[in-house]
Amino acid sequence: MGLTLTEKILKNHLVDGDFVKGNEIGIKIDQTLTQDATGTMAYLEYEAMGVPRVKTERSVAYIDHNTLQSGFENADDHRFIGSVAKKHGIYFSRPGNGICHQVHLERFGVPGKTLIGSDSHTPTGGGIGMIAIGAGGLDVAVAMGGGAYYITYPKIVKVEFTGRLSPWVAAKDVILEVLKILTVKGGVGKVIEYCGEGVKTLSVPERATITNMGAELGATTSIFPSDETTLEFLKAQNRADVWKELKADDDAVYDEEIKINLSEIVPMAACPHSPDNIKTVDEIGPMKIDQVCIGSCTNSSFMDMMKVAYILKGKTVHPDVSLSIAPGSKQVLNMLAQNGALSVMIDAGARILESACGPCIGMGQSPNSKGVSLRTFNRNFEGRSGTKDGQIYLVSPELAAASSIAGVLTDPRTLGDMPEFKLPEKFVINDNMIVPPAPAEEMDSVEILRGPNIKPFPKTSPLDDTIDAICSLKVGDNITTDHIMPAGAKILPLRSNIPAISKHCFTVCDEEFPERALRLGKSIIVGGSNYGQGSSREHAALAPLYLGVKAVLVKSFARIHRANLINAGILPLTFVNESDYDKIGQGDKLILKNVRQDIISGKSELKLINESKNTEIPVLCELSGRTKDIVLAGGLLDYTREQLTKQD
Ligand code: MIC
Ligand code: SF4
Repeated sequence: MGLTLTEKILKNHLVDGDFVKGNEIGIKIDQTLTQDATGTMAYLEYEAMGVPRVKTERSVAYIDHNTLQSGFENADDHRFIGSVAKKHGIYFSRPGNGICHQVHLERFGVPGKTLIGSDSHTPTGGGIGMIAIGAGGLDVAVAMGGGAYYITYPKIVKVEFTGRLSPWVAAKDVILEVLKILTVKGGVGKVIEYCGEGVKTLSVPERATITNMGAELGATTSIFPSDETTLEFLKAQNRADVWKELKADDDAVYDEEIKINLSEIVPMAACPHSPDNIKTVDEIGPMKIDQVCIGSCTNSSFMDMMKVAYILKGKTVHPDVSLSIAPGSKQVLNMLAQNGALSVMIDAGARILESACGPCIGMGQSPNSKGVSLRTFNRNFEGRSGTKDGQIYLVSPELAAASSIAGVLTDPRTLGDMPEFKLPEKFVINDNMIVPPAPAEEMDSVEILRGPNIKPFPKTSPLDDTIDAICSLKVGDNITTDHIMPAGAKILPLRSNIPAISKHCFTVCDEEFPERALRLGKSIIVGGSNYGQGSSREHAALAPLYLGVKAVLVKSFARIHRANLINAGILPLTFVNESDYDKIGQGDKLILKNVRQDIISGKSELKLINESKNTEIPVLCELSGRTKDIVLAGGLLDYTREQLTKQD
């Protein structure tokens, strides 16, 4: 029986577990990436493990999220990350060099290699045939130390493309179509593997847009084959030497199959407030807009920017619209400057932002009250833009640019003939903003620069014998990490200070939660399905840990967040019968008797007593050998320390 591409790469990297669907498997990680908003914690954790030099083939630390320096905090974090990188063998991409996923694709990604990154959009690397997975900072720290990364052997979905995109229809429309079919829950536990004749018609940046937003499907990752097109891209990046051909066997067997005819796709938008709330432009109609933001790791490539410049040429941004553009990397920005496209954008009235995440993570450009904002980004969760009642639509760069001129949502197909946009034969290459690490023999002399905002990892303790706690919060379905641990310009600077950032935990849902949880000392959170979707931020687990949350009981979890809870030593529980969700109210006293012993003895169905309602509720605690030991130890850091002491 033939193998899928995913299976081939996973099999090549298997270091632990049996290659059986649904099993937990450990894979060797070749490359890691971090960004600054999750990086400080990841490097504090790495330091706590005590491994002098990273053991990966390539580890890169990017500064791209917290680039708004409205106080000392972010700048201090950048210096801390820079110094840790230098000491421990990590490449450091300086602020201004671009968004981690864009730069990694350009300069470091290698087909057939494994990459984990402390950012949920790491699957962008799937655009050149990598198995690239988003993970919590602790998992990345462990991988840098040479440890395996554990995933559930995924189901593999074949998405077969036929046909080719019509003029002015974009890769963004393709992934919006996939989101329409699968929804934000449809990818959980799965890898999305793209194949078919239609793949050949898509360039690497287009493929990367599609794998990037696989994160919004909840998928473990997404991957394209590595073919001639991949080679062209790598050649243009002067990296043809890392190319190899990779594809699934003809007789590979998949768990699910979806067929999409690219020729039938039309321009679309993800409407507020979810990436799977898809409508076609026709269905929405010529809605008046207030803002357009072009950029983010989904749509900020050179090709995207050239299309935007073409549409803006000789025009003026509509008087009622604010247009901002953030090219994805220094390479992209520099090329636009050299070929004159930047001047076209400036001339049209675009507000040019630095090459960073910017508005995508609420770092500036929040829309006006009730403002309608078209964004080429990947997430439109409520409040993420910084304006609570902002109406965010996710669209392609072509649609965004055309609408910014018209002042209303505009079908880019009305622009007339589309010229052929070609990948350049040579990108402008200058890696002077990537600082290599100090040689091993000089590492001792590198001083770590620690600012006053950098506080240690919160205190953990081994799992209690019995958990006896109040339900401090009850929330509904599809809770995102932006609800649990909001970001934005005010809160992001606190990413290395868990006591301070915890004061914002869940405040989007309930202003009083942090204070209540602290007062209770220990508590349990109850939620609905797809709890924790979105970001990889482990702060969404570390803040609850700091506030005394001992367990989270929900209908279902999003993958990375569940792993982050386990890593923080918080018990992840699910209802055996989803209807039991109604049997718990906020403030109820909940007891899990002898939970430690039950978990040690391998029991997965536990009994939760709701003392306030005098009921018993069966709950599932599905932990494997390793995750069980992590929870018992009080989290991954304690577990790893235990393991390292055993080895000594
Ligand atoms: C995001 O898009 O939400 C982020 C900010 O990039 C996060 C990481 C973070 O919270 O720092 C992600 O996607 O993992
Ligand atoms: Fe940055 Fe936005 Fe991409 Fe997250 S989704 S990495 S915030 S650009």
